[in-house]
Amino acid sequence: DAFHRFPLIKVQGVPLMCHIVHNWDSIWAFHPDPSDLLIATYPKAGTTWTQEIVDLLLNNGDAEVARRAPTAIRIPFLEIHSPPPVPSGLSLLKNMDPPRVIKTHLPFKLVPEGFWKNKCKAIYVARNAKDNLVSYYHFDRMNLTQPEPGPWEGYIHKFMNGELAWGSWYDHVKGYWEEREKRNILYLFYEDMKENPQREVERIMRYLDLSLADDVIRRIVELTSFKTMKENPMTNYSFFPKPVFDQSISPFMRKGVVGDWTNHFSPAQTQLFDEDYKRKMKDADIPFRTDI
Ligand code: PPS
Repeated sequence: DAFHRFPLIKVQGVPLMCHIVHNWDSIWAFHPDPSDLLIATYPKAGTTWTQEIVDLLLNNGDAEVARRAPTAIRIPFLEIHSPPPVPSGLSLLKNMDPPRVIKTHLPFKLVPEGFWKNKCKAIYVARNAKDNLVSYYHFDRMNLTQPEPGPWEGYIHKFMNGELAWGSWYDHVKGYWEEREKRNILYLFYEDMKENPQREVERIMRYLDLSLADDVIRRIVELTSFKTMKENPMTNYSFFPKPVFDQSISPFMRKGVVGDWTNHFSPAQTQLFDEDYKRKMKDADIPFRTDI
């Protein structure tokens, strides 16, 4: 059986699924075109939402065009290399003409250098740590290719220790934050997108040097609402059935809210997590929101 929960192997200290590591040389050698756009995130920070917004912006809000294929086909996942039916990122990209939109979860230091040499545009989306952790926990339960999450209490420690696939959330959000000005990276927050999706869609539009009519923007906001994307078979990952995702365990489009961590963390876990967070994030001034 080609499918199992792939073990992690470290690349420069970052744990990645073994199929990525076995293919690492070709990933690192990937040459983007200067017109390619990168969407980078820590897993579960709002990748799919941002992918859909970008695809609709680039297609003038045309829902039919956006429905031409599932998200993961339209916007290849650079480093993924697990067996079919999961499409390998590099093989999809080989058959697409630039300008392409490319998804990655790689931390900044592992992104192929060609993106920065070619001055590619890049959008980074960050999500507050505790909600990001909760979302990743439920995803690891249902994604049968990722390592077993184990019990909740232990999962918190794995997250804090940077032991989950794609490594430390803390290093990830800081790595892109430190480079955002030099590399012209648009750094977004999931919480801002929830608070005012129209404002954030317009922010992305300007970054892409596009200018779309107000009614088109409003349509894109509607087409990328949690409810619409949950029902849309092209965005809800229903085309990744078992043995990849078991959405009867937890749906890919799970809750889509800010603050679900309060339903998971005990007071003691919150205190432990927050104290550790302060230590790890004291050198960073990233404006994570907790007030919406
Ligand atoms: S992945 O696997 O890394 O690409 O996952 P990713 O898309 O980054 O994250 C999935 C979480 O994002 C939520 N989501 C949304 N929230 C609000 N609005 C929209 N349109 C939307 N689309 C996806 C999704 O529900 C996951 O979060 P949780 O908290 O688990 O619900």
